[in-house]
Amino acid sequence: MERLSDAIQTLAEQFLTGLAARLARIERALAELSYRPETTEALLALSREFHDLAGTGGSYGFDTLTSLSRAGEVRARRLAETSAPASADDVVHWRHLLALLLVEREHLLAGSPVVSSPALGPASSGPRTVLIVDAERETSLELGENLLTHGLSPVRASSLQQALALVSKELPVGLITDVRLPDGSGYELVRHVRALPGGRQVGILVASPNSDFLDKVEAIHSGADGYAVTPFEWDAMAERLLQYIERHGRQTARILSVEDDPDQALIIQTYLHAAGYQVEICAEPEDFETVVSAYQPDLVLLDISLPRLDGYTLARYLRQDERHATLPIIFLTGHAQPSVKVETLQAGGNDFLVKPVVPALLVATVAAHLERSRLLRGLLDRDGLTRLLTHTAFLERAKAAVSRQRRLENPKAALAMIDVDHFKLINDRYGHPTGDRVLIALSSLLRHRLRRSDVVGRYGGEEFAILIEDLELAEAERLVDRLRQDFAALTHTTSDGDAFHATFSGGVAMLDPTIDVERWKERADRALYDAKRQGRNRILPFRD
Ligand code: GH3
Ligand code: MG
Ligand code: MG
Ligand code: MG
Repeated sequence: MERLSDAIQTLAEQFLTGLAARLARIERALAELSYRPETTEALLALSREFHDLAGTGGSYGFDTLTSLSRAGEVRARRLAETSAPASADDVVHWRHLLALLLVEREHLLAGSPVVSSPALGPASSGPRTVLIVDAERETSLELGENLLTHGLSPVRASSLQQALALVSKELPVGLITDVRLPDGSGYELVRHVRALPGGRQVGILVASPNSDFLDKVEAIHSGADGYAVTPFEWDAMAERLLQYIERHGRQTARILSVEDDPDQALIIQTYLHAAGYQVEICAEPEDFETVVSAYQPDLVLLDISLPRLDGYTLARYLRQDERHATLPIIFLTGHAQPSVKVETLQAGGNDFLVKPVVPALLVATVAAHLERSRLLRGLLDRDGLTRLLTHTAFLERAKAAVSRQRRLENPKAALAMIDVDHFKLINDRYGHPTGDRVLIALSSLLRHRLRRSDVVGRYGGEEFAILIEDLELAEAERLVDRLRQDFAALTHTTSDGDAFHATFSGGVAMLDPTIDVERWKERADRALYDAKRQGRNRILPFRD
């Protein structure tokens, strides 16, 4: 017989699953009340929904949910009893409560095995399993506990065979593996996972208790996102793994909201947080420029009526800058006058929403514009043939990496320039389309054999640039040389069925704090030139 606690658990899960629909009904009642404050039906519906929510929530012990709903019910009932129309203040109050309820729902879902509805976007995903593979029981238990506090569900394996069996059943979102396993190597496991369907999405960290056992080049080449020497700070390790997982999955978009009204700001922030976005509020239009460059938003919400400067002015300022050409701008306006649409377009805005914002509409509008601009950016930043970063996009990332490195105590970054050998001959002999396929094969190899965090660009025709952080010169050289060997081993075929091989040469230069990106590139080029002169199919370092 099913145990009573199991039955309650099941009911509680059903309640949480249905919660989205209940909150959506509250939202609808509120929308109706803001248009027609005097309608008693909407007020009664609101009072009923809050009442039911408080009652049912209470019976499952969801205390926060119950007290929030109770507060909403009390205010709605009082108004209904006096037959007073709902004021703007009332509506704002309920919206706050609704926003908090949405957040509470996310908390409750995160703590239960219920797979949530997709309606709320990126924040609401199922349990996120992380596989820890380590022969040392103590280590993995400590690490596992820490992962739990980061919202991840650890699973443990103590051997390569056990790990292989687990990943064949279900792919985890993250993997932390020791380099040395009783029956094989961690690198082998990483290669295996990367080759599985969906395996490219897994966040992978290779760890070792001894830095001598850890081969950074091997770790990167096998497909790991990062490496660490244990006992590493568990917290830092979990944070890093989370970064890797998020980088692979949909990245949390950054949204900047310029809003002078703290109540509105709170509402926007709460809704967008609940939908899984990062939100920054800028209350002073004067700070706008500084906040934009520091926060680097993916989308901007602009209140139109602001003190001293209006939203349109801020939009025009943004659009003057080429870097913000594709940044989506959405206006928030208090009045839906016909002129708003025209003014939105004239100022370079993408859309506008009328306040008070309906949460579902806000989230849907933001999501649609983010998607569109992501697509656009992909087309602009990526080379059509290889899908690698274009020359310009590569330089932009390289500059960002340089300024990031400058802030580090121990800056470490290598730039490699590589160029296919005698490519003109390949074109002449086998035709341009075959040449193209060689370039595609090379770019695919670079993408798969390097970390996502490494910046790879097609610099020119058959010339590629790679920026690798966190490696010493000798390590970077060894890594690029591994790539060279991988590439040389590939067999290319022509449409006539002829088979041939191709090679590339490369030059590697380290970033030093005194030089800029242009000088850095010159150094790598000089090493590449030497590699060509010394007979090609080799990698040389730059040395003064
Ligand atoms: P080296 O070993 O000195 O680099 O000799 P190379 O022949 O590779 O160098 P060169 O610069 O003389 O020739 C590069 C050739 O690459 C010339 C150009 O037609 C070809 N190329 C540039 N872009 C593309 C492309 O997108 N597709 C194809 N198939 N060929 C391209
Ligand atoms: Mg305002
Ligand atoms: Mg060439
Ligand atoms: Mg060339």
